[in-house]
Amino acid sequence: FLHYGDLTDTDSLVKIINKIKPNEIYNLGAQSHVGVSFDNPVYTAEVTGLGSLRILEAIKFLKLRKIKFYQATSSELFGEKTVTKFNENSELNPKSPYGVAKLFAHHITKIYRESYGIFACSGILFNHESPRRGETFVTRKITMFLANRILGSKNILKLGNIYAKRDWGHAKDYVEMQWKILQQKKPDDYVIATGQTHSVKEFINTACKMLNIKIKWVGKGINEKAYEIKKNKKEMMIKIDKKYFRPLDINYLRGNPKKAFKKLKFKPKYNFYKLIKTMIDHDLDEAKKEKILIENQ
Ligand code: G4F
Repeated sequence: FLHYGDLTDTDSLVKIINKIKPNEIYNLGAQSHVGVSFDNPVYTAEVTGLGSLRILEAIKFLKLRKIKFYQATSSELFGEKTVTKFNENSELNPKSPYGVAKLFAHHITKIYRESYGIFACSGILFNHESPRRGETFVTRKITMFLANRILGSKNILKLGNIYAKRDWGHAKDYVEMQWKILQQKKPDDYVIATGQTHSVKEFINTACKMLNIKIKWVGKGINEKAYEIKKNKKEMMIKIDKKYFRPLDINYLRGNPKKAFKKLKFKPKYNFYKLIKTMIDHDLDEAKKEKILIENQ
């Protein structure tokens, strides 16, 4: 049942929690776009950071200490490449207003666990993608673009930092772990990741290969472009646009999910290739449906 509430409105949270008296709360609410957080830092802090505190305060105020609380945090807590694989004890150096807001949520969850005995856990999730991913996140932006390209679109894809490396997993695998985190005997924090890392450019190249699109990269930096090679002709397909660069970006993220492997029996069903395949298959179907709709108009 959908109840109306707002992470910026303490009163609404207290009322809903008091009415429902839930067994478990999963706080997945956020302004979750890292790039957007540079344009809307105050709003991001309010929702992504303080929103979590408002829920924890409601649990404490209502004395509903049996509620288990899951806080979605993020690999954006890390930042500086201090190690090759980040785990639960790695140094935290966020590089965006979003990352700082999540850092607050992460620490406040731990503080409420240790101070008030609330079963509160933080899941430090690395990038989790799926066909449901929002269209402004880079993986979906790419798979939707390529699907439309296969069906004849001549649009050009504009991207920012294609050398950023991310540890990309499937949201389905990760959501199951969110639930498992709350089924443990003791509340704790966990890194959820695949342990592998790939750049945005590798994501594009892999997706093109799956779709039999022959791609050739030319140039460097802001002048780098990708062409599609078709019957010895080249057609521009991707270019770099400074609009999509962030004032500060994390260039390297790779998680160490050892603790989750051991304690949560985490066994991801999707790897990088299966993830991309699932997204492409879905977006091809969507693009075909859209094309039929337009043609029938
Ligand atoms: O897809 P992204 O926007 O995801 P990002 O910033 O890694 O954040 C996602 O994962 C986090 C977990 O690690 C979550 F906490 C967060 O809420 C979100 O779900 O960007 C990935 C990389 C970045 O380095 C970005 O600069 O791709 C680079 N990029 C290059 N061109 C682009 C683009 N990102 C976007 N969104 N759009 C581009 O055109």
